[in-house]
Amino acid sequence: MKFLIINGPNLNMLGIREPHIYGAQNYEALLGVIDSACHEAGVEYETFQSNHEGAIVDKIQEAYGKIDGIVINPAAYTHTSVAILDALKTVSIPTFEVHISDISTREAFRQHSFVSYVAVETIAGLGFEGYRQAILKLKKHLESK
Ligand code: CA2
Repeated sequence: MKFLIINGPNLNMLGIREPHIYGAQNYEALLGVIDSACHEAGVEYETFQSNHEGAIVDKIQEAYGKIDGIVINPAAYTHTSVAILDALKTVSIPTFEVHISDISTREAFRQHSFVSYVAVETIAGLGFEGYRQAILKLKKHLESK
């Protein structure tokens, strides 16, 4: 079983500002959490981070027929990107959505997510732990099918 973990714009800069919202740990630390969760789940995985909407769409399309499950934090594209929603709909790969912060209690513009229309579940507000939970829940979800 192989998972694709996608992180959207600016998440590669984690740790340099807003530690009260996103924590003080950097992107490398997040990759460590993802690595350990995928080992715990016993799945192969690939990570992908991009600041470009089209690159994320391309990566989702490339996953078709190769990847069993997707965990995505689309970052700012969560709230704007019909293109990422359509790509996820097109490939029809089970997807869990993750947000480090609790987007439901932040600015009004962060409270709507296009990706949540296709996500099996959205996990928000648990910091990096949300990625671990998403990976483990995705594994269980795929096993139950
Ligand atoms: O809470 C999340 O995970 C978000 O997806 C993060 C996005 C934000 O636009 C979403 O509304 C919620 C922002 C990612 C920017 O990440 C940085 C955080 C601190 C320092 C640098 C980048």
